[in-house]
Parts: sequence; C-alpha cells; structure tokens
Amino acid sequence: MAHPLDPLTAGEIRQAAAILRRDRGVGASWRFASIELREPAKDALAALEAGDAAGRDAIVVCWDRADGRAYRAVVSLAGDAVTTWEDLPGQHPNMTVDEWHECDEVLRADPAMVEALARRGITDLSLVLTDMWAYGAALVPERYRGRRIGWSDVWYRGSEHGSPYAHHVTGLHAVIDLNSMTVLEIEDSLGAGDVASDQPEVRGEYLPELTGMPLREVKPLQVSQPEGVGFTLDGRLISWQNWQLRLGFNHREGLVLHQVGFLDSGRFRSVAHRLSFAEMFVPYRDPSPDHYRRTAFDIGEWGLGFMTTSLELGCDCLGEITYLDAVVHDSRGEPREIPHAICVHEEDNGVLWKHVDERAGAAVRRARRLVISFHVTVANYEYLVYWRFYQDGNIECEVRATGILVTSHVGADGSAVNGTVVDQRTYAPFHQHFIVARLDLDVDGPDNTVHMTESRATGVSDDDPFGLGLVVTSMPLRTEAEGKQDYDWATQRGWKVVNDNVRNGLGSSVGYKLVPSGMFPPLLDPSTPAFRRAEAIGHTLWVTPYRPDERWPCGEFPNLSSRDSGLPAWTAADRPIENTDVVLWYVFGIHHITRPEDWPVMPVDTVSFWLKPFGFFDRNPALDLPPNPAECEA
Ligand SMILES: [Cu+2]
Repeated sequence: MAHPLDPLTAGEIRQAAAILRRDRGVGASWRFASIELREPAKDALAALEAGDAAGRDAIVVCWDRADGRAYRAVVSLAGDAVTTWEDLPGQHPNMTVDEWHECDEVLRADPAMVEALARRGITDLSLVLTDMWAYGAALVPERYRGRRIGWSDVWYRGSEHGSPYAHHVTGLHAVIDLNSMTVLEIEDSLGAGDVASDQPEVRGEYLPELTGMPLREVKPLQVSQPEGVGFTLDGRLISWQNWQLRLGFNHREGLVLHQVGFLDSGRFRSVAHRLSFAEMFVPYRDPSPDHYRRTAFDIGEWGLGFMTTSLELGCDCLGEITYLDAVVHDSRGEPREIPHAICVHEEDNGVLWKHVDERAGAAVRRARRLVISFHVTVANYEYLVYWRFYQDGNIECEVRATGILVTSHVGADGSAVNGTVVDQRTYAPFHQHFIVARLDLDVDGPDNTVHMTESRATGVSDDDPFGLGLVVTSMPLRTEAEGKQDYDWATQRGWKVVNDNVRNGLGSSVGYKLVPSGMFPPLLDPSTPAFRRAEAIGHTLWVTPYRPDERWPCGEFPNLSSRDSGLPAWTAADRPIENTDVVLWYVFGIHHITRPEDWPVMPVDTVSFWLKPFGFFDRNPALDLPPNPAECEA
C-alpha cells in the first residue's frame, strides 16, 4: 500500500500520460517535460496517512512542439480524469534528455557543422560530441525570441573511449530551434576557407588504459556488519538510532526527505517536514564567445532526478548497502527506471564523545552516521549529494562536485584572464555553483520562528576591565524582508529555528540551528542578465511562510527565463514569518576558482552545512550510547 508521499510508480506515470493523450489530444508532436506526484499539502497529510482514501494525483507539464504552447495539468489517477488544464503562455518547460540526444544527432549530421569540423582537421564524426545548453532569454538573438532555443558546444574524443570533454572545439557553436529540431546558426570563429589544424596537445585522459600510467598500490579496506545493518526500511520509511524519515524522489529535486523526526524517549518529535535541493545555478564568469551563455540551472533546466545515475556497490558506497530504485520518464511519457538510484548505509565516523579521567579511566563512544545519498551526472559534471544523520541529533548535508571541467583554448597571447590554465594552451573558466536548499523545518510542530544569532564582544568596561565579555544576540525575523539574510563573518551570524510554543526542560524554546558554511557572495552586478534570472543567490538565507506551491526559488521555468519569478517575487509581499510555518532557503555551494589539479578529472570539491539541535534536547542526546566494543569502557 503506497504512502501518500511515495513517488509515482512506472504504472502511474504511464497512466497520467495516457489520460492526457486521451482527453487533451496530447499527441505525437508533444513532449512531456515532467510527470510527478502532486504531493498532498501539509494540512491534508495526516488524514491521508490515517487511510482517508483520497486518490493520488500527478502534476504534468507538457508542450506541443507544433506551436510551442505549454500546459500544466493535474491528473487524477484514481478518477481517471484531468482535473485541471492550465495554459502557460510564454513559458518554456525544462529541457529533456531526449532533446539533448536528438540535438546531438542533428548537429553531427549538419553539413555546415561537418564542414566547420573538417576545416579543423576533424573528420571522424563518431568522435564528435555536441553538448546542448539552455539559454537566458536576454542572450537569445532578437530574431529567435520566444522560440525554444538551445545553444551547443562541440567536443571531440581522442579515441573511442577517450574523454568526451578533453578536446574543446573552440570557437564553434550552434544555435538550435529545439521544437523544429533545426540548426538555426553555426557560429564559427574561423573565417570561410580558413583552416586550423594545430589543436593543442592536451593530456586530457583519465582512464588508466589511456593515461598509460602505472597505478599505485592500495590495500583492501572492507566494511563488515556481521549482524546486519542498524536501520530498518518499511516501504520508504527509514528508522535508525531514534531517527525516522521518509524517502521521496522526483524528476527535478532528485532525493527528497520527508517527515524527518527524532524518537525522544519513544515520542516522535518532528524536525523537518521536507528537505531537498530546489535549485542549482552555475554562472560561468568568462565573457568570451565560448562561455558567455554558460549559466546552468541544473535543477530547473535539467532536473537532478532526470540526471540521477545508478550506484555501484563497493565503488560509490562501501559496506552493507541498501538501494532504492527511482522512476523518471522520457519526453514521450514513457517511464524510465533508474536502478540503485538512492543508497542508504551506515558509516563509522570516528569519536563522538570522550573523556579520560585519571580515576575512572577513558570513556569513549564512537560516532556512527546514517548516510542517504544519490549521484547525478549533468553532462560534464557530477554532483554527489549526501544527507547524514548523527546519533547526537545533527543533520549534515554534504555535496561533492566532481567530473570534468569545461575548458577552451587560450587566446593568441597564451593568457587566460577569467580562468586557470590547466593544460597545453587550454584553460578552465572560473564559475560558481550556487545550490538552494529548501528546508521546510517543523521543529516540534509547524509554528516556528527563525532567529538571527550573532556574537558580539562587549568590550572593556569597569565591570569587565579585560574586555572578555561575549554576548550572543538573538533577533527574531518577523517579516520576509527581515528574512533576507546575508552571512556576516564579523559576528559569526547563524540562524536558529525555534518553536516558542514548546519549552525544553531548562525552560527555553526548543530549536534547531542552521550552521552556515560553503556560502559566498554572487559577485554579480544586480543589473546583469545572469543575476536577474537568479536573484535567489543574492542572499545566504531567505525565509518564507510555507505555501505548497512555492517550490522553485528561481521560478518554475528558469529555462529561457529573463527574471527570477521565485523568491524575489514571493517575498515582495513581505509576509509575516513569525511563529508560523516557515520555509528556509539556504544558498550555499562552491566558488570554483579552477585549479590545474582539477584536470583532467576533478577530485571532489566538498561543501556542507549542518542542522544542529539547539535546546531541542535538555542535554547530550547521545549519552545513552553503549561503548563499542564493550572493552572500550573503563
Ligand atoms: Cu565547478
């Protein structure tokens, strides 16, 4: 029996598409951009969980390639009917994997492209890869405005299994109409009749058979849990070391954590209603012709769920692993299964607490964590996402970026102003990965207030002649304007989500603290097209009152967008956010100043943030941990 928050099954995806074909004439000229569960709103959930059988609904976004018009439908699966059908004038739904592949085929068969490649000495088209990117509306040539346009890079492999992104065909790009799937323009920095045969001799391979490198020795390291794992999985509900949560998944956010709570003396206490990544924005910071259009919305344009890849035992996750499969779909509405999409396992994490007393000896407890992870591959890049739960009530969210840098060739003078030279006449442009985490915290219930906390030195005074005093101020954020928060190093600013309606044993409000890290400023002028599409990156934190339909911080359709219709638009109303159901939007990521060591494949760049109980418990909640093994105890 499905839980109301379980993702759509393959059968449900197929059914939703079939209903739209039957009732709305969604035919061969159409594409399905997204088919997902319409998650029940928070206030409806309890009744549904109690078995109050309302059927499941799907939200479907699709468009007709013939006229480019897009629609959003709510489809009742139990009712076998379309309940709403909404026109989306001027909107371009997310890119689809099918378009990416079709575009590659069209480009590699295009005579002008073939000719441009030949003039560069590239004639084996089986080694050529094109990589279609989405656009910002302001950068689309005026004559193509309003159409579903993509632009493309061109790459070629040094051999059949050579790195696809080792050799950039610098100065060669295409502009494509994705609905008619026709090449509109080939942009070529080489003049007609010019030839360029001196491609740089890069060392861009990473597979051992291609690098020819002797491999170093590494001894086996195995993780064994002879008595089995410490968590249980009931459907998609996980229980582990007092934690309880439910695993969701959709095409856009990928993994979603629902109903996260802690069993405190057997009583379920809510921490978060829903945790996910809602947007990722990657502006490249290089105005050259090869890179100026590069502003990826990896979530809104491409979708972390669509891009999720299967995990392999012993390689991606080590130890006793439990996998969950995921189901997404193609642009025809056919389900596509991703086996082993989500990994659940336990890890040892060193020491959790310790004290050595000269009489009682050493008392040590090892930390263990529950890790829930998924990996996505967005063309050249991978993002590895890890949600980790700890025995002391902490939650850590870590992201690792790896994969292959985008590169192009340096100019005639051999320098790279907006990037780092990583290989022969080859540089990797600087860029930034902004991730917006949507954190719908419900600390001991939905009505919470976010406080900005700051540390201040009180200075020298008669009472404190040595100037040692340090006070922490805690300011409740009452409106959305106050909820727009920027990190402040000088005061070690942080944010605490408190429930003033629930007191701990010490008499203070229970809370969880968002401990920021991995944040950085946009360094983009507010007037720039890139910033205007993603104003969400303008603050470290935004706080909004919970609305079930406010999901996408840069707007529902960032593909070909010109303005951010998400957070800046919602918060313009300056709604109250005090003692109500709040959602935190935390902006963090990687300010990626590329390094030679990131080439030809990048060792993971790791960032994380934490949610830590702050007065949620009365004292260390991991005091009841047993020594492990028993002989560790004094
Ligand atoms: Cu990067």
